[in-house]
Amino acid sequence: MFQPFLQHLEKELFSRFDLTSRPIAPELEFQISQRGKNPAMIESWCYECPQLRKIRYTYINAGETAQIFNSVIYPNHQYDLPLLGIDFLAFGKKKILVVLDFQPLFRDSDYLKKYIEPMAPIRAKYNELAQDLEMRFYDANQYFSPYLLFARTNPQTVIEQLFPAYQEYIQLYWQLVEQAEPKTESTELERIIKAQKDYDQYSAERDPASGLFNSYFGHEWSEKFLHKFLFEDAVAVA
Ligand code: BLA
Repeated sequence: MFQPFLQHLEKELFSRFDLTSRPIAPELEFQISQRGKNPAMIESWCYECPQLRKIRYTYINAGETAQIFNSVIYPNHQYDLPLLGIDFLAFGKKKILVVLDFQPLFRDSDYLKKYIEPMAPIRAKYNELAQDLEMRFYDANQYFSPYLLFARTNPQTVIEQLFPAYQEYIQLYWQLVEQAEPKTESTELERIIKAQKDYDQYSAERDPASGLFNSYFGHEWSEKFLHKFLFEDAVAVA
């Protein structure tokens, strides 16, 4: 269901940036579970380049049962840019949830004007993908923008609307990366480092996927995946 989205991201990344692999522990990079009705495979990729310090994406393929594409792009600490967040989930054809956003690190009006307001014209074209759904795990006012795509949808809309929307959002994100001016002052860098770290902490503590990871791959693997790959800057608490 979401393979073309992964391929598009990969093609874009490789054509625009000088990527270096960030190694992933082999047992986290690829795993297969025979626990469910259908075998579930999870595969992850991770890169860096001078502008982007961590580019990670994960695909879960459990056939008809689940198809999930999840990605976060963390800019280099010199850039206060939002993170690019992607979470597309399909549990069969009937339950499809898609979330796509530039996840703001700060919420002051200058920041929002610079990095979030540019999303508005794209967002306006895709009303069907911006539903006012309630968030059960996260706080919509933290690390989410007013122009996020967030929808329960169907396979046809994924192809006809989500794919073009996704291409436009990504295009705009590259534009913001290209235009970004690196901060040099250590207080500014520290502020960005802390904000990215807080994002990992917040996300690790709330990750709605841990139940799913546990059920497919067991508790130990899930904890390791969460803390050593997805949100490695979060501090583990017992
Ligand atoms: C929801 N994301 C979910 C859910 C799951 C995942 C299982 C719950 C779906 C449901 O309601 O049944 C899955 N999250 C994952 C997976 C990973 C993960 C597989 O981190 C890692 C591989 N989530 C993100 C990112 C965004 C995001 C980057 O990881 C930002 C675009 C958003 N996911 C997001 C939101 C919801 C969600 C907003 C709804 C949560 C809520 O209701 O509070």
